[in-house]
Amino acid sequence: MTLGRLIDLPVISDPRGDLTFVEGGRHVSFDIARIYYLYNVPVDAERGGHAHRELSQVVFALSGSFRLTLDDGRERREIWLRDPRKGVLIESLTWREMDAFSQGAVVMVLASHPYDEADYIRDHDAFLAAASERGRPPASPADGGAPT
Ligand code: T46
Repeated sequence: MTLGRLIDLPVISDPRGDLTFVEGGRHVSFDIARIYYLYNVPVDAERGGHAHRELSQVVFALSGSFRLTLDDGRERREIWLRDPRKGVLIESLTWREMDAFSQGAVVMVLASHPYDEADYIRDHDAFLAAASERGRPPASPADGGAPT
């Protein structure tokens, strides 16, 4: 898994301006179940600060810019988003933080599932435990674990 894989969207440009589109299952790997956007964000706001158990998302800066910091429990990566044609895939069990918003920044998020508060992990230690649990190979019968 690549932490924060970049997604390049097509652009169709003509004298009237640029048009970019995104199709679920084609440009993003999942069917899009929800779209939400952040706007009127104060430049000193800090958003995120959580991970998701199952949800995958792709995040775009439709306007302006912001910093996205990702952490999968092993690696940490900072990505600046400022191009509406470039999104970042945030897979499940990835801690995310967003800050350094420019004035008037608009963030669009494509999500694989409807909103579900039970899917959030808002405690960093609980996130590290869940990420380490997922990374662990399944117990084999020789180790006394359940047969697979
Ligand atoms: C994420 C980052 C990038 C809803 O009722 N429905 C929704 O679809 C969403 C996204 C949020 N909410 C409620 C839950 C909270 O009461 O809106 C409130 C603010 O949400 P939150 O504090 O989670 O917002 P952010 O910007 O910190 O995080 C959001 C997403 O929740 C999260 O999944 O990855 O944007």
